[in-house]
Amino acid sequence: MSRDTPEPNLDGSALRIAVVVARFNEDITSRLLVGALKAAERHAVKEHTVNWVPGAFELPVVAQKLAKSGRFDAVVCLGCVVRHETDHYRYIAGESASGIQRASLDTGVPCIFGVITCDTKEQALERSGGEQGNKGEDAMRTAIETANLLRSL
Ligand code: INI
Repeated sequence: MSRDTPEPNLDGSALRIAVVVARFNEDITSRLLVGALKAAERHAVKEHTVNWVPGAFELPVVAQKLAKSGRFDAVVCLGCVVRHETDHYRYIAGESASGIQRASLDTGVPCIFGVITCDTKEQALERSGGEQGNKGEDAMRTAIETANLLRSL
C-alpha cells in the first residue's frame, strides 16, 4: 500500500451486520459463511444475524428488507453460482448482482456481493477457503470498511 493510501477502518465494534446466505451449493456457501463469521469475530463486530435463503436469486429481496429495517449497518450476501450449459447461470448471477446493488442504493445501507460466480465447483472451492482465499471473509471485511466509511461522511 502506498504512503498516500489510508488504512481501511476495520473496527467492527460499533456495527450490527446481517448475513444472508444461499442454501443452493451449500457445500460452498457454508464455507463462505464460516469465513464471514470468522472475520466478524476477528474485527469485533458488535452484533450479527444469519438468514438462509433458497438460492442466490432470493438474496436481494431479503437483503433489501434487512437493509430497510434500520437494524443493521450493512448486509453481507453470500452465494455460489456455477456455470451450466444454459443461460440460467447468466440470469441468476446477473439478477443477484444487480438486485443486491439496487438494495444498497435504494436504502443507503451497504449490501455486499459475496457471491462466487465461476465455471466449476473446483474454482468455487478455491475461492471459499482454498488457494484463492475466502470470499465470505472478504465480503465481511468489505461490509465493515464500507459501513465505517459511510458513518464518517
Ligand atoms: N441458485 C444458486 O444460488 N446458484 C446456482 O448455481 C443456481 N443454479 O445454477 O440454478 C441457483 N438456482 C436457484 C435460484 O437461485 C433460485 O433459488 C430459483 O430459481 C428460484 O427462484
